[in-house]
Amino acid sequence: MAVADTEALRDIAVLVARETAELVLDARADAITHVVTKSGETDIVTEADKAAERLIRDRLAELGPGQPVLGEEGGGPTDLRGLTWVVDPIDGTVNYLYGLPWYAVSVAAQMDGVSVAGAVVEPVSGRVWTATRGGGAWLDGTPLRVSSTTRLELALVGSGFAYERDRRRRQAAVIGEVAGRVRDLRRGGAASLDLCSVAAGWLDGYVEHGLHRWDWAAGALIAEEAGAVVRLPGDAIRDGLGADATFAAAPGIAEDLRATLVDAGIGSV
Ligand code: LIP
Repeated sequence: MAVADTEALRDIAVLVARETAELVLDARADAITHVVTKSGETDIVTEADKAAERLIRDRLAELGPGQPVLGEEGGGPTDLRGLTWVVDPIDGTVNYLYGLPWYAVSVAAQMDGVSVAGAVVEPVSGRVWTATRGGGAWLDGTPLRVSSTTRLELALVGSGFAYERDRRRRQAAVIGEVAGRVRDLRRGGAASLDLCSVAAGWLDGYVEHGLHRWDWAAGALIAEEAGAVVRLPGDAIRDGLGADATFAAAPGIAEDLRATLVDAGIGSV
């Protein structure tokens, strides 16, 4: 896809994500008074999630008529041939519910299931994370580069856990094992921002299982364009990380982190 096309898609993603971020921030006081559960009591959705995705879909229909949208609340196509918008109206919904500021609006454009442009916008801080395939990754106009860490024992590693309790226990056990072999762990609660953190060198590595496409679609491109080694659900299995793993790491520690995770049993969580 031509650079000009990916930049045009990025600009749409930024415009829509920014407008949605304003709605999300303004809506919070009312939105959290009526929370609905999805897969379980801890897997929640608010009225703001639904309103935000409606706004995203309405604006994309205006800016890109006829282009399909796959979103967390409204679903979408399973056939990802051609151009598809992949959106998470509020990534980090539990953080949003609790008033923790670490949540984002994520909008990505994919061609044949591969991200080519994306934007992650933080409603509270206003930070805008962007990338185009082959065009680099940016935070508020500043180019992003992963950390230069080369020693796993000095690496700060992010992760996240499933809503389902038994799986969460297994995931925590593996990450707990890894904790003794790295600097420390962080669990931010928003995959898109965990991936952006790797891009910015705020984390040296990140791994999580069970994410949906909309969780990683923009953030993984941002991490990759910032120089991270990235493995996505489907291709992570070849590296022993597990079929539905999302992994991103600075090149200096990526292989050591992968091997350490596999050795700790990450492939079976
Ligand atoms: C969240 C992810 C996070 C994961 C949470 C949840 P949501 O997405 O961003 O990394 O650990 O369980 O899936 O549901 O807030 O859009």
